[in-house]
Amino acid sequence: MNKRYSMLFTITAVAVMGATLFGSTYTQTQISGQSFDTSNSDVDMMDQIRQMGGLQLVMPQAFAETDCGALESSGRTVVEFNLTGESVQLPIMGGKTYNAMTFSGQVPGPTLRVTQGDVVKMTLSIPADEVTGHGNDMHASQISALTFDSVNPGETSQYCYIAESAGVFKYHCSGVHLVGMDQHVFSGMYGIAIVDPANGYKKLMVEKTSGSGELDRMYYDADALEFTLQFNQLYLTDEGFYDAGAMFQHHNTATVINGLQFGYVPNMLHNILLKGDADKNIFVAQPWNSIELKQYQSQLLYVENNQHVRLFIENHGNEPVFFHIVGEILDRVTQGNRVQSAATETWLLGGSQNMIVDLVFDEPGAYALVNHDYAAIYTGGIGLFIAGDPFGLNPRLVDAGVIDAPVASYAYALGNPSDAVPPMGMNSIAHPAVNIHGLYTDDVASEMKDAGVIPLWEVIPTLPPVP
Ligand SMILES: [Cu+2]
Repeated sequence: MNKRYSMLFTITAVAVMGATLFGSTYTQTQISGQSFDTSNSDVDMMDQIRQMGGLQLVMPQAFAETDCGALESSGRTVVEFNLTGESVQLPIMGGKTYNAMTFSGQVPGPTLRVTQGDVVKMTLSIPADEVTGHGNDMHASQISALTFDSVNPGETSQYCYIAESAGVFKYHCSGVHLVGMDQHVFSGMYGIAIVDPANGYKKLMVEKTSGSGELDRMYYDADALEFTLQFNQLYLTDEGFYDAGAMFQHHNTATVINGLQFGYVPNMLHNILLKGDADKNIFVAQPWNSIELKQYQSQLLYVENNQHVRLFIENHGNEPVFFHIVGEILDRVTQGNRVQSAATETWLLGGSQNMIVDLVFDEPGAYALVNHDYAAIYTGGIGLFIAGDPFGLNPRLVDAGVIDAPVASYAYALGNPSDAVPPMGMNSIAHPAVNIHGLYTDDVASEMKDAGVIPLWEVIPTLPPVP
């Protein structure tokens, strides 16, 4: 299938899908049957549906249970989630940029965090100078898809829903009346909502054996150090445009975690700390390895040993994710609010599927998190957790005045990357420090700096050299 034909197929397929589901004005001419006259309340509804050849979902807004007024006065906690839809240029590996589409100038979009039973009040605003309309389908909601209809440039739209089920749920742009949904999502318009269980998270049990071979159960408090890891692919032409033909053939051009290929690998600071030379790479692939890259330079994920760690993981992509941590075992896998597995090596996530992984890193070391599909690993689907002080840096960091006393993880000295740190929830351990890292526009990075998040690219040059 050549590229041009594929593109045509995309548009046709999505238009037909849009017509079937929504009967929008764009597709009205392609379907038979009359529209549903809601002003005539005397007409038998089933008769109306029969006459128009089936339920076309051309229903008025009144049918959608998204009345913010009623839900806002329901006595539940109301959490506002304000997003913009913006097309911007963002970097990709190799020094190029691509035509990104974003929620609020970042990929992934901001993480929403609520408690089960809260009302979410979602507002999507599209700036007047934006090139296209956008929508937002939040999988945490249980409301008619009609509600996600697109918002035009210069307009704002809103809906409310009760987050009834606990777990991780993606949200994503629904295109312009569904047209171009794939392009908008693969260009960056995706994110997650974390819905904490109403009664909080469970303690973590990890089985160990004693020297005599007896089982010993270790229990960890529900509070955990938390990270978000969102997998996706890019399908791009050499010029950085979305390539629908490549998408249809599942020929991705990159595998990304939180928007970046190889975003959680060492950078030049780590080279200096471990090799004494900014240019001596310590990992096989360090594409984001310069202080000038600012928020785009790679950062590592730091945890303590014997600490309860919780990962919120979503697969936004078209390819499966075989989630594995090299050298560790996933102590517990939860989907929705139900435990699916414990003490397992790898867990499979299909498209738009998620899980919560709870685990404890037993020994100091570097642990690679991967999509254990070799094509995904080699195209960017890998990052590193550093547990404890495996490189013996504590004395040197103290000598250099970076820290006052030895620390349980390098997060105390360097902070964890902001794009992997979710908002605090009911069982969150606060990160010792957070640094600005991620696929953010400069405006977003500047706002984060003003809010007190550490810009490492300003701090690192002031550090005294390590002998
Ligand atoms: Cu969009």
